[in-house]
Amino acid sequence: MSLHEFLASAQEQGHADADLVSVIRALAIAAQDIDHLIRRDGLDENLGSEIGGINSDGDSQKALDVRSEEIIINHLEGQGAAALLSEEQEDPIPLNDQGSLIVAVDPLDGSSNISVNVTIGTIFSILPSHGDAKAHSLQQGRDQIAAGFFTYGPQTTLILCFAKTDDVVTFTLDPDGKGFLMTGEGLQIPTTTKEFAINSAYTNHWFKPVQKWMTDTLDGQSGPQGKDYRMRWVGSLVSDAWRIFQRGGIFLYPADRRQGNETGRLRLVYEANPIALLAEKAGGKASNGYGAILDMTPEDLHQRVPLFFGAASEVDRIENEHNQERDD
Ligand code: P6P
Repeated sequence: MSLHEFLASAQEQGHADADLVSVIRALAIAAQDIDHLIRRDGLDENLGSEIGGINSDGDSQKALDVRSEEIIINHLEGQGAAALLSEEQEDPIPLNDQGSLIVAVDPLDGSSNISVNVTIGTIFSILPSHGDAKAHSLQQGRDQIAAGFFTYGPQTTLILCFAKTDDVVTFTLDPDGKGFLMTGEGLQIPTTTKEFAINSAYTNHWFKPVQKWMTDTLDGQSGPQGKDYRMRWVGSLVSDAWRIFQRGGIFLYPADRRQGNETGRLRLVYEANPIALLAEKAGGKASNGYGAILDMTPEDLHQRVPLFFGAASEVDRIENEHNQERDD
């Protein structure tokens, strides 16, 4: 089944309306253009080069960050979105005042990996529009209508879910020009796992709950977990996330004592929320350490949060460690 056919069927079943179908179709076409740009990196231009700009999160902008956002805006204009909320922009970008949706997007997640040929991606969250985008961009993740992300790696893929169903589906871009074709449906993240993803270079900066979680994990077979684990860390959220949706695991990006990371590194509105909706729909969990990511009300568009998602039993364990510290 193609993405086109899947979206037509979803509309017939009432899982998606015309505005939502038009937005996802536009994002898929944009992703194909971004994919083509990426695969020519270093031939026409150096997309990983810093262009001197600083985005709204204080990150240095790479050429591909800006080009990806331009491509997405061009394809979304005139479709079912009233406005775009972007990691690269301070304020909402108006698109179509007849649109019923707001699209929050990280146009190019993992841009530090562009120049070293590591999988990168585009993350999107789709929310209802209530008119004034700036006033209504701070909605809880549980209000999302749909969420997903594209990866640009050995394959170009899409993972997608709608609020109205519990079905997490995946597609792969056919390199022979047939568009995105379905490769998976009904994805489930196993409740337990032996694989965790964290950047352990920051061990000395972590707060006690994460240090305790890691100590018990690394104690392996002879420790309280009674099993040995393995670690994976790509340094690209979409890449680590794709692996977890394919074979399970838990991802941890905690807050830590480093300046600027006191509330975490990843952004609530256009990174944590879409990943969290997908994770819950796939039978996993997504937490800030104390509670569900999806129950948080954003304080601002670029709010950063600690993010723990994947195997429900492991997310429960990290929350137990955080709540234990509160009780101590
Ligand atoms: P660190 C990429 O820059 C990113 O925003 C995520 O995609 C990734 O998970 C994280 O940062 C990697 O962070 O501290 O390991 O470089």
